[in-house]
Amino acid sequence: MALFLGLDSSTQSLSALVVDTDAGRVVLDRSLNYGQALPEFHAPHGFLENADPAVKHSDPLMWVEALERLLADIRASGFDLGSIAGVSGAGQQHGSVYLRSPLGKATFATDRPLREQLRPLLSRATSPIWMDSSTGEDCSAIAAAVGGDAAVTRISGSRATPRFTGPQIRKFARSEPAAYAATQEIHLVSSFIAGVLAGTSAPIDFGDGAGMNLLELAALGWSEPLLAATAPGLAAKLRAPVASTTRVGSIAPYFVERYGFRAGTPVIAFTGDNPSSLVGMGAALPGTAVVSLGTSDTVFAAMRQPKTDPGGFGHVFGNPAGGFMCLICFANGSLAREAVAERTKLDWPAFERAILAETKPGNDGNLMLPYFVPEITPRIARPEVRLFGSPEFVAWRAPAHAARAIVEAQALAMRRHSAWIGETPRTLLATGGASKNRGILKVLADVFQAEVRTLAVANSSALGGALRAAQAVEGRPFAELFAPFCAPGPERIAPDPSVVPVYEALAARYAAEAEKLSF
Ligand code: ADP
Ligand code: XUL
Repeated sequence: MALFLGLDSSTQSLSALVVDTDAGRVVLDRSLNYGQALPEFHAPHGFLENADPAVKHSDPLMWVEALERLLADIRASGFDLGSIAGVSGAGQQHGSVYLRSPLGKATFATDRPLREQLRPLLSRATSPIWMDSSTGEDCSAIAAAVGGDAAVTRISGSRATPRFTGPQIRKFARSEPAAYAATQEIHLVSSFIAGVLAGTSAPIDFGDGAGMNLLELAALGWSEPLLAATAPGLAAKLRAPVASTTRVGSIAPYFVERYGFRAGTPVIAFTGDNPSSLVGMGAALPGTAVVSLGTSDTVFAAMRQPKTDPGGFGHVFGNPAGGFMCLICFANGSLAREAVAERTKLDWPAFERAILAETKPGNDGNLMLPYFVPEITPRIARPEVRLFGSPEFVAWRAPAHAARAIVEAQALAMRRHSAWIGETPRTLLATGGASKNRGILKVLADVFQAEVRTLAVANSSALGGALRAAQAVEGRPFAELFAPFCAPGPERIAPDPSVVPVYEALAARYAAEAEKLSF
């Protein structure tokens, strides 16, 4: 029996998944929702309230406490963590953690919770996360310093992007210079959690590192001009980035003592949640596009050649299986669907029925611009929801049409902003919390004119972590691991070709209206 643990420290929850690679089975799949399980952190959706809608921070100690609670739950359920042969995982991308002394220098007493022992190490009490859009000024300054947006894109694979770590570091350095100067180590969520587990200063991997506007893709090292444009002395605060297959250390004695891990259990570099999902969906080889419907909605695929988005929205990240991947991210994903569901008093089954049985493609001309929070793609700074169509719909008195409207708008945005990838997918693999919803999957199939399929395991990012640990420790090729764990389920959601003209017309209307709001 060879068991590997994958963790996913995500926006709203932490997941743990264990695979048995000999049996080809998932033997444990458990999650802990921060809002529900850790109300004392005042983050019902994983981030802290802020008067400024552009500022989105989380308490990094909440992620650590979640790790302890989930491991305690797993142990209490009778699962023997001593049987785990390797650990890897993922974190929400771009978020950053600031430490006044390196994690590698800390030793943790086993009689006190980690959150208490880590608190004095933080040089910044909260972590900006991917939903933060407060660094416009820093993006402009970074771009200006290196020769414009095209130059930043050429080096790092993305234009200077507000949620990316470099602009976030720049904002911290200029607004809190003393705290920045006191910072010795900066981590991504992924390298922070890996470092806590291994009791070491875990390096950032190429997959997640590419989401910082700091990594030079061609050289796979930190870019001198971008470091210089970002903040003084930054190179000394970052460890050299590594391949995602790197063993960063062994599980720390704290976790051996408290949770029963076997001493010496390898910890493999963590990566971003999307790169990890690419592996967990079995899509690490080019040819398959993935739509991930989590807190954010993302569209991503492995890339034959690194290629950048001329529109300036898409990104190039490292593919943990080697090479690169492209990704487009939409901030108004699940939380926007939830806002509509709440406002129309539809629960998820009713929301699904509304789309599948009570409305039809094109939504009788009713269209919604669903920007409940500032949007990343297209860039919309001031959140705004606009409804166009019948008086009933515009007055929010047509619940079924509202459900279809938000999903059609989201699918049309995904299609429009992923066209630059250049390969029209014939199959879309769907994952994330909302991929359970057949209504959403059907709209995606019709809008993209592609067959939509899902995998048996919905937690693709945690699964990717477990498979990456297995690959690194056992040396099994990914292709061999994908066969038992990542085969799509039997269900095929087929597109209806007769709706093509309907969506061509709606796509044009959506683009024209979205254009008026974006900048
Ligand atoms: P993350 O990994 O970003 O924390 P998940 O992938 O776990 O997020 O997805 C969580 C989201 O899934 C919730 O915010 C919820 O809105 C959504 N969700 C769960 N079940 C359904 C459903 N049946 N239909 C639509 N959305 C759903
Ligand atoms: C990707 C992005 C989000 C986060 C949270 O660029 O910002 O998808 O990784 O899931």
